[in-house]
Amino acid sequence: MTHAEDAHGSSDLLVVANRLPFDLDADGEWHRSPGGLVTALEPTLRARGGAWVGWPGRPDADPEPFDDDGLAIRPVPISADEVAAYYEGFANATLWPLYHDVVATPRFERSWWEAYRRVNERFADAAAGAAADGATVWVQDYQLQLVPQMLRERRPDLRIGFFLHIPFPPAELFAQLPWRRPVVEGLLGADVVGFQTAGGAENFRHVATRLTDATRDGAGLTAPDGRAVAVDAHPISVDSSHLDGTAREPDTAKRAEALRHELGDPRTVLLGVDRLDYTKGIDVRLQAFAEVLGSGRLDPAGTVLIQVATPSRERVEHYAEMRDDIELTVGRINGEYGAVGRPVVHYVHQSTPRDELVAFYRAADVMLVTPYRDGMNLVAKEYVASRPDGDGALVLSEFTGAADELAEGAYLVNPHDLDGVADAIVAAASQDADEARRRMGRMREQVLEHDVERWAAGFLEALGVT
Ligand code: ADQ
Repeated sequence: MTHAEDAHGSSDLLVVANRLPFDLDADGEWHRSPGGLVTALEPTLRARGGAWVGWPGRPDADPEPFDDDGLAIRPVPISADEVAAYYEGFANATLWPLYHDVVATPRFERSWWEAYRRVNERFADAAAGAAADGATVWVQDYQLQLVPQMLRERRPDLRIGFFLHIPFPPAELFAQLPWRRPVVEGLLGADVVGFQTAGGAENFRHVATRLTDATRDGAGLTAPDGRAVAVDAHPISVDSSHLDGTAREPDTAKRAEALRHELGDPRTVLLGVDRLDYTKGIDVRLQAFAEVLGSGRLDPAGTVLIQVATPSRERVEHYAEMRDDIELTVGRINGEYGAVGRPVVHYVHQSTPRDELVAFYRAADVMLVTPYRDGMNLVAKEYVASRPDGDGALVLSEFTGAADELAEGAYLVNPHDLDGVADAIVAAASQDADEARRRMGRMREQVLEHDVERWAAGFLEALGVT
């Protein structure tokens, strides 16, 4: 092989993520799976003849690569045992709780770590094989923290970026990880390491200089091998103008009105939308809601809470247990404050189509976002983008990345402080129209200007892609 394109791949821009933007079904058919990341990156990738390297979502499947209208799809196979150890184990039962303030206790299993390393090697091999000479590779999230260094070893010619979608924890927590050093070394293989918040970026700089020979260099780091590593906050966002447009459509307004009517035309509609995850604080908002009804500060006859919870990680311990707890609490609140045919909590354990979700956002007077810890929380931003009339209220945990940007307009709460959450719910539900417009106006300015396209462009610019 003499030509560089023979030795290497042909893609100049690659995204490496745990999941592909397509899912493979049991019959071997591909289905598009449009997430926020896909929407944000697809146009740029297609325009540049880019590639997406990721798992097809089906254990043991090993499908052929294919090209989809200018986008090369490069599947990475993962066996059923590896899904259990790498994904459900190390990613979601070790790293996820550890990086979210140990809200649940992380499990440290050596065999999970081995699988994590092995699967990360496979992603690095696939990316190395698909990237053209001097290409740019953008690695996503906590499942793939070792890939930047593994890729650099294979392909020193590449520009490598890494973005962490979840929080990077303080040193005191990160230090619990038995494999803390190889994880930091893995990340230091990148030229640009991005975090959701300035706090996450600072935690990483601190940890990197403590655990390795990396040194500080202004806002960035000098890696032990002498390379410059840019370390910055790149807060992710949503497709704001698209959401705003959908929310403005007459059909959406009609659907929102119909929804309120189906709920019995209550005075106040509160809404929660989450993946069913123990970090999201669904329990605290239900308890706070029960208290404000119990104390009579909100009238159960005129108040309804809709909680939409997408099924998530049902095979990981903690998740099934938490689902039972939440469903029990919903039943208890309805038993106490509802009436026949008129529950006060409407709980939906289903994924909701996008347009319907926007109608929910439009129908809700108060949005409840109360995670114990969250990298960003896109739901908060989606709600703001879906309020074209400039009204509505957002109750927002101060432990979300979104709180850094929405502090001036949201009702900020500490989710560990039940009284505080209850007070904020009452304040948000009783705000007058001027206050609503003032607060929502500020948040909309922020979210409409800083959308997901700007996020992607900003990160790629830091990587040198213009
Ligand atoms: P998540 O933990 O999944 O993301 P979040 O940011 O809220 O959390 O994104 C969830 C997405 O799923 C939103 O777009 C939301 O609309 C959608 N969704 C939730 N429930 C749904 C339902 N019932 N039906 C349909 N859609 C639903 C991780 C990090 C976050 C970070 C994002 C992006 O944990 O902190 O903001 O990545 O970086």
